[in-house]
Amino acid sequence: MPTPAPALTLDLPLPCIMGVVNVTPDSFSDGGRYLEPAAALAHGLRLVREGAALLDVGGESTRPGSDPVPEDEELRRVLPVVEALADQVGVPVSVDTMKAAVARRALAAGAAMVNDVSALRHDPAMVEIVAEAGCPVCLMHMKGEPKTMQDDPRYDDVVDEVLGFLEERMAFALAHGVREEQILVDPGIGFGKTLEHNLTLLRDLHRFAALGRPVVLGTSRKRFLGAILGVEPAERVIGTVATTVIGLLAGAHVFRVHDVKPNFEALRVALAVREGAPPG
Ligand code: HH2
Repeated sequence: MPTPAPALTLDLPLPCIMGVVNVTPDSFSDGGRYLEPAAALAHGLRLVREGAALLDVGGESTRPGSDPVPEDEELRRVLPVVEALADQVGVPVSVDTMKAAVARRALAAGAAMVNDVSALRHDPAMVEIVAEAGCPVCLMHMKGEPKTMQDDPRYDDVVDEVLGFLEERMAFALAHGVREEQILVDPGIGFGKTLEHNLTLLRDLHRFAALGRPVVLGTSRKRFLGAILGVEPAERVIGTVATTVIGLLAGAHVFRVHDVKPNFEALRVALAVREGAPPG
């Protein structure tokens, strides 16, 4: 029997793949490759051909140790790419930003969703932008700031703490006029977490279903996979695919990945096992 996903204010097939389009010079695994708008557009089109049902466009790296990007620079990177993709790809485009002005301009340029890794904490104006737009917003857990988040992060119980944080952020959003059907949640793999914290979150991912909202999982090519496998980011694709299957079976809904084709194929197979083969 198909498992129904929580309703969203955007017509998204859940579970689905969110393809990453990083318009940055310094992202940890693909920095500089898609900095030119034409390259980013071609990349986004390719990810959709490969099975992405959603694209996530970001102009600021949040890798451990990264510095913030000024607003005008982030806008310069992101806007032309959001506009071109929204016009041409035929799937919704999400903007990965912590800045309200970037979200506002990206929504006006055709973005349909906001992915805020600060969960509406970084910019006090963000919650209003999202509430007014009525668009989906991904609330992600991060301990600290990207610059210092990997400096000895500690938790009493990482799952309880991340769940409690997401509950609090959901309550904050609802209190400011965001509707429940707009909200997605994300445990924030790699954001202020040790290898053991990341593994515990993946092992207990099923507990996030209790929040009643679609769960986003971002493991793609991340450092914890490198710690297990001893390989560089570009070689962490198979490790990422393993986490996609684990995530699907634990009830996650949106898989944010750089390598769409292998993750989409793994997702389809895992889905067929979980729910039976699709007709035809
Ligand atoms: N991870 C990254 C960026 N945005 N958003 C959500 N919701 N969940 C994630 O896990 C997540 C995210 C980091 O990956 P990437 O964009 O490839 O790297 P960088 O921050 O260096 O650009």
